[in-house]
Amino acid sequence: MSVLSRGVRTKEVKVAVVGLGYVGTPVAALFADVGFDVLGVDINEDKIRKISQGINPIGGKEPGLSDLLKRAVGRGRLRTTSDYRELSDRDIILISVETPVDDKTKMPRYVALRAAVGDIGEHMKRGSMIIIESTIAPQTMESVVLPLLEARSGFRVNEDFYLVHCPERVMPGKLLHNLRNCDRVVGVSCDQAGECAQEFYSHVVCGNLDVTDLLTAEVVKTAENAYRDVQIAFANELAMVCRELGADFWKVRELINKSPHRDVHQAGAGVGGHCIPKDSWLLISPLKKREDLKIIPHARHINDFMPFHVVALLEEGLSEAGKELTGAAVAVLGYSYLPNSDDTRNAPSIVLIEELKSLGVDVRVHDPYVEEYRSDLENVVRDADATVVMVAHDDYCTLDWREVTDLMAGRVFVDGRNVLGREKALELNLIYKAVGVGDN
Ligand code: SAJ
Repeated sequence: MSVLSRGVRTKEVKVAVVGLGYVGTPVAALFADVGFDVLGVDINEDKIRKISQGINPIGGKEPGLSDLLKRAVGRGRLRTTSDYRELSDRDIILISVETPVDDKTKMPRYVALRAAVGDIGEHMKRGSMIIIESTIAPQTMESVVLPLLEARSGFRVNEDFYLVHCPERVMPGKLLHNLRNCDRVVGVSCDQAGECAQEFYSHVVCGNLDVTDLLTAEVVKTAENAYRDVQIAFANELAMVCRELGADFWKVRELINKSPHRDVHQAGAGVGGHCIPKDSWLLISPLKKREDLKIIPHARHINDFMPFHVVALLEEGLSEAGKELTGAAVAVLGYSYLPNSDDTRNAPSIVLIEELKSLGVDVRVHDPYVEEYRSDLENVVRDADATVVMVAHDDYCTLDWREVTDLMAGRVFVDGRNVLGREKALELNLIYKAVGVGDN
């Protein structure tokens, strides 16, 4: 009997979460914690082992996640496997695998999605509900997921299985908070699946569960992030306008945002992460003439340019100090893409460091959250000709910058995230170059 006709009572419904990353791990822990029997599936044996021991594989500050995971595993409600055959008794299967875009073509790369969906099709049982939580390009459910599931299972959608696209709305640092509190769009293959999905998610989500069709859900998710990307791009472009005019973007932004219905975002050293840099490209990828679009692609180009703008600021500062870029010793503070997180996916610092190294700069990197760069800050800054701040970690916002900059050989300070500010920089007698701040 299908899960739709039985209803979703925690004691009876068996759940699987395929893809145990920043989304899948907290999702699996949450559903297990409310009483579902949850099977976590991933191809990464190290991740599977850690979670099966109740160890949270995600670094950075994630309030509540480690305890939740330990409790769920301790109560025997969450176990893990890499064997897809174990999906054969699962009533509801959630998929949260990566859905990147190709660096060059900007088209979706569905290697992980196709592999997961194909293997699920092979083993899923009749009457199950398949939920895609990964962010996907519009038309993916109809043109990729549905045909693959039908082909590999021999089942028919809305007769032998049901399809849902419930895109995640998580953010590193607030994984559990967002999962519990954000409204969710629930795209469904039929009305009955909508009722069942709403009942299922209502066990863990206290936000609204807005049922709609599959295509609308795909467009909403990718467009909501494209919108944020455009908002950030406006801030970045305004920052460059302010810098050229000699105005202070941060003062301008503060005063603009006092005006009703204004929300100028924060200019900065670039836009990283697993969502914003790719979702605009996912949104427009199915279009026949996407090159005719202006705002969405151009916003991407502006935001991708920001690490190179930081290189230009550094070059300007070093030149004022009588130094060339080539051969200069530069301390880069912050490697992750977001403050207080260990997540380094598409981090602007990666682009910056690559560019600096190609220009012959002696680069030293520090980041309190990234294992590889968690070294002693003093050693990274000592004898540097310049310091570049790329991430506004709390650790940096509470530093005694006089102590830190006195360790440097030079006085050049490039502020990619408005961590120091011009007044403080002048007090410390620094050659201060910052996103959005003029020199005079
Ligand atoms: N950034 C700026 N200026 C801003 C805001 C962000 O430069 O004003 C940069 C950040 O430094 C970072 C990148 O953009 O490098 C992305 O930052 P983000 O705050 O958007 O964080 P994400 O990538 O984790 O965004 C996620 C998204 N959530 C989902 O896709 C489910 C996004 O839609 C949310 O708005 C965001 O979390 C959030 O604030 O919850």
